[in-house]
Amino acid sequence: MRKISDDRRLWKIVLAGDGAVGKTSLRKRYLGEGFDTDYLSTMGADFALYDTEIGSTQIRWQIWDLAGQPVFKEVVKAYYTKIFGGVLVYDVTRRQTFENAEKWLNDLWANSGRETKVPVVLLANKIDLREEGAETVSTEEGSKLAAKLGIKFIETSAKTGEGVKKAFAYLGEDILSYTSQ
Ligand code: G3D
Ligand code: MG
Repeated sequence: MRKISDDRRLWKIVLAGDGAVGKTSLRKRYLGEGFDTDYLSTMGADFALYDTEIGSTQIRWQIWDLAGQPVFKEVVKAYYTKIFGGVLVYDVTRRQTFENAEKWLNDLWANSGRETKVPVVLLANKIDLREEGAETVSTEEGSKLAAKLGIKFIETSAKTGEGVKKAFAYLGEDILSYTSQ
């Protein structure tokens, strides 16, 4: 019998964005129970493996997650190198995290070791906490930034689960076209 894993594509992706925006929570929400995490404690990063389908393509996500702010350039390089894509997150309740998003994206692209820009999806997280007000980042601001950066945009809540599956599906679709170019 043919083993399905023989055909699976392994896609390394990274979570990017300021501390406490919800990167780890989003990953856990998407993966649910029963995923494997390999801790690379010396690096301050770990990754989780998760098998799914994008359309009819069998893939295995290798989702990298940083424990904190990387101190060494080498860590940043190892984290980003040979990725197929990224999930870029900001917290709608903290404007500064939105303002830092572009810097995270540029770091990601610059360190990916790819000749062209890998697919990235921009996530406006914690929408369950959104209140009207100047401090809160609006939907329009988020989608404008995504359009400017040339990436997809989706609003999410790791708490309620809203948008989370869709975010990874969007990324998967973009990676599928990226890898078949
Ligand atoms: P990080 O991995 O980007 O650093 P975490 O962020 O996933 O550790 O999340 C930081 C805090 O924000 C956590 O709270 C987490 O529960 C909360 N959080 C993450 N996503 C959401 C969300 O969508 N809605 C709400 N309401 N909270 C969220 P604690 O209190 O555990 O530090
Ligand atoms: Mg985290």
